[in-house]
Amino acid sequence: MSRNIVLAAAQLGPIQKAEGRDVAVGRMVRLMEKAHQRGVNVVVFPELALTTFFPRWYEEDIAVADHWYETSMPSNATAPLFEAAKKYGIGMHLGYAEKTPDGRRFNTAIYVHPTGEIVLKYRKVHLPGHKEFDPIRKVQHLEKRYFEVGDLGFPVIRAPIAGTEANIGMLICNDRRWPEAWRVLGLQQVEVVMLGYNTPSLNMDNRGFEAHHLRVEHSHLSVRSGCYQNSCFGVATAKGGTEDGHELFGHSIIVNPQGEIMAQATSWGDELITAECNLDDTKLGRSTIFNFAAHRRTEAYGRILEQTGSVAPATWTPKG
Ligand code: CDT
Repeated sequence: MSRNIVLAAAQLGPIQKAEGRDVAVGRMVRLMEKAHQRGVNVVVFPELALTTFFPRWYEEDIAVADHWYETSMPSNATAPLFEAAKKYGIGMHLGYAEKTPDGRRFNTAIYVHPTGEIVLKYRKVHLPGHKEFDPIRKVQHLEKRYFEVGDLGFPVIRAPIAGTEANIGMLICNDRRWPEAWRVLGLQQVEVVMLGYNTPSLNMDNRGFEAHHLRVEHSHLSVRSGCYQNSCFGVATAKGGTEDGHELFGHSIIVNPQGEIMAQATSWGDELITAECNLDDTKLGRSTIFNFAAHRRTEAYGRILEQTGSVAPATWTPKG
């Protein structure tokens, strides 16, 4: 049985604060049409794909920000995406802000089967930024204000895709920088990691200099090493371009289990990049250098779970 599937990153250009979901959804449906023309089986949209990256805007009263969240999925606004997935027989990964019936808020991603059924849901664990207005920052990054830490762990599920089955998992944006998150997916034999991101071109922390080109480099480095060290494919899809004066760096990529970039976006706008992926290519790493059962040494990894922040090491001083 062929285990070849065609994966796509559907990068989105900027979505302005004043633009409604209909604008974003219309653009996303056009990318789905393009995906269909190119024989794509799975399309991965970015983090918080339906709106501008609203955590850059401070609201004293969080309820004032409620209009950025989805309270149901699908909804009237997102129904065209589900219809397009069904019409074209394409699986779809979608990132959005979720508000639950009991009022909890999460930065969420779902994977939707072409039938419209939600196969897998993930809620972002590594929320960057801060909770209160930070006067030192040039631009706010208030994910800790607008979202709770995800409560679903890092789930992986085996699901039918294009006549085969694939083990799929998800990360969201900042999660990609944390090897622990990738490893929890790898320990469940993940074959395809889908992840969306919104990353500013500039470090707005204002606490030191970081060269622009290294921002992209660090993103790619994280995804490439995550894929290599866990023997999986990765589809990392950006929002790019300038949202209300704030630049996001784009550079979406699809990566193979060797850590090689198979496809990369070259614009900062709406752009579909694709790659044909043989899921059996995940077997080499998993059965050799990253054969976890043979080579992992959990007895030496205690600190990973026992400790959160780093501690200073003991100091060596010469006896003589
Ligand atoms: N959305 C997201 O997680 N962005 C972060 C940048 C945070 S800067 C405070 C990222 O890791 O790309």
